[in-house]
Formats: sequence, structure tokens, C-alpha cells
Amino acid sequence: MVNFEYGIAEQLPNAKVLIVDDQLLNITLLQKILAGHYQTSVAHSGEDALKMIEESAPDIILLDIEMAGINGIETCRVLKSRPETKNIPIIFITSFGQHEDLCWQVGGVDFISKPINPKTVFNRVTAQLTLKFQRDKLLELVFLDGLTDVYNRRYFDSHLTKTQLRAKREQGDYALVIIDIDFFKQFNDIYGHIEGDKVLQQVAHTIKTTLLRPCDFVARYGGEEFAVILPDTDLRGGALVAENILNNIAKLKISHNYSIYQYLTVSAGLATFKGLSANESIIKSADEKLYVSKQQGRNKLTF
Ligand code: GH3
Ligand code: MG
Ligand code: MG
Ligand code: MG
Ligand code: MG
Repeated sequence: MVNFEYGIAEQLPNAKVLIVDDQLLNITLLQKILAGHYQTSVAHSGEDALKMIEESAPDIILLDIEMAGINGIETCRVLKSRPETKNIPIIFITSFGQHEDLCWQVGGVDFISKPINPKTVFNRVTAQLTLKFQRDKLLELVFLDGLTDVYNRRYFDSHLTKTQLRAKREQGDYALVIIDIDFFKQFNDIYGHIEGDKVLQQVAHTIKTTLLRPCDFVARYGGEEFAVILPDTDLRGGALVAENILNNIAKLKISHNYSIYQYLTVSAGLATFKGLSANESIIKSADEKLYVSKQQGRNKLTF
């Protein structure tokens, strides 16, 4: 039996627990149980909680049911309906006689009955936090590229399929940009693989920070290739973004003696969904454009 150590236990003390309750006595008691173990914050109503969560998402929520204004059940419904908050685990604090079925129905992961037993609260919170951190870590390992910290090819494939289905359904458009570092084999040969790895990180970071909308997406597509998906974007809009990426990478002025430009550059190919002929793949189309950029001297965008 192999014991994998992912450092979940070290992460727990930084966990953020949001206590949502309208009664000071309950709040004080819950805070006392969790203080010294986790970072706690308090919301005094459902409305308060929703506002706070929008600003900073907690790792877990302890949610009272009976509150003035929107009650706990409704608060949970709202959180579960939003993509940004739907994965935050919610533990309900229930009074005797309240419908536990409802807690499960709206997506609670657990409930604790009043009067509160401190050990039960602490152990249930810890169990759910551990599960959450394990799940986050697993998703990170499965879907992020370890070197560059952008999404990996696996996630790209599913994200592209989703974007394409949406564009088809809504008769909208989207753009795909494939970006490939120029003369990167020679960069490694001259400066070494460790410097090469650093360049991959810098290029990934530059692409990420050039993208302006939260829906814009970048993944490491292959060794020294990145793919950018821009939803609701036509050829003109896509070209603007791609040009910005090329410029921002050139502006890094990373020395590259072998390159005709003397510094590191990338080439790109751009295709849009609406620009495809029948049954043509957008990847193939963007790839063909990338090839033209390489042929025409690199540090270029073709669309
Ligand atoms: P071109 O301008 O035509 O794209 O030439 P190129 O040399 O960039 O392209 P080629 O496909 O010949 O070489 C890609 C290089 O990328 C070879 C490989 O060693 C390097 N590479 C791929 N993945 C990594 C990585 O994770 N780290 C480092 N340091 N290098 C990598
Ligand atoms: Mg109450
Ligand atoms: Mg390549
Ligand atoms: Mg290359
Ligand atoms: Mg080469």
C-alpha cells in the first residue's frame, strides 16, 4: 500500500469557514469550537452571506436555517445555482423538527442538529474540508499543466467541445488561436532546458495576462504550443487578441541568439468557427495558419 502525501493536513489551518447565523449565542459557540483550527468569518443573515461570498469565497459554509430575510434553504439554493459558488460545501445547522430532507434536496453536504455538540461540529467540518481539499488537488493534478499552471490538453479538449456545442446551439462564433514558440529547440540547445522551462512559464503567464475576459481560456496544447479559446469572438476580435499576445511576448525581450530577431518570439494561427468550411476542424484550420506564419518568417499571425 502506497501512502501518497499531498499536504492536505498542512492546508487545513488556512481553511476559511463562514458561519451564517442570526443569533449571537450560536455564532459565539461555533466560533469558539473552530477558533485556533480554522479562519472563521461571520454573516448575520442570508443576504449578508451572499454579499460576503461574492467578494471572497470560503472553503466551507455553516448555515443556519431559520433567519429573517432569506432563510438558509433559500441561501443555499442561490449559491448552488451560481457556477462560482456551487462547489462550496454547505453544512446546515438544524433545529429539532426541521426537515432534514430539504437540506439534502437543496445540496447540503451534511447537517448538524441543535443543541450543538462541539466535537460533532469540529469533526464534521474537518471531514468536509479534507474532502474539499482532496477534490481540489485532484482536479488540479488532472486538468492543470504542472510546469506552466495553465490548463492542460485534457481540459482543453473538453472545453473546446463545450465551446463548439454552445456556438452551434446559439448560432454564435468563437475563435481559436494556436501559438508556437519560434526556434525553441535551439533555445534549449543554447541556454539549456532549465532556462527553456522558465521561458514556457513566462510565455504562459504573458498569454494569461493578455486575455481580458474571464471567459477567455488558455491551455498548454503540446510541448511548446499553447491554445487560446475566445468565446463570442469573430476573426477581427480574435486577430486583435492574438496580435497583443505576439507583441507582449516580443516585449519580454528574452535573448535568443539563434533567432533572426535576436530575442524570443512566437508564431500564431487563428481560425474562427464561422470561418470553417463544412466538416472542417477548427484545430486543423488554425494549425494550417500557424504553418503559414512559420513559413513566412515567424513572429507572425496568420488568419
Ligand atoms: P519552430 O520555430 O519551427 O517552431 O521550431 P522549434 O525549434 O520551436 O520547434 P521544434 O518542434 O523543432 O522543437 C520544439 C522544441 O520544444 C523541442 C523540445 O525540446 C522543446 N520542448 C518541448 N517541451 C518542452 C519542455 O517542457 N521544456 C523545455 N525546456 N523544452 C521543451
Ligand atoms: Mg436562526
Ligand atoms: Mg511546436
Ligand atoms: Mg516551435
Ligand atoms: Mg525546429
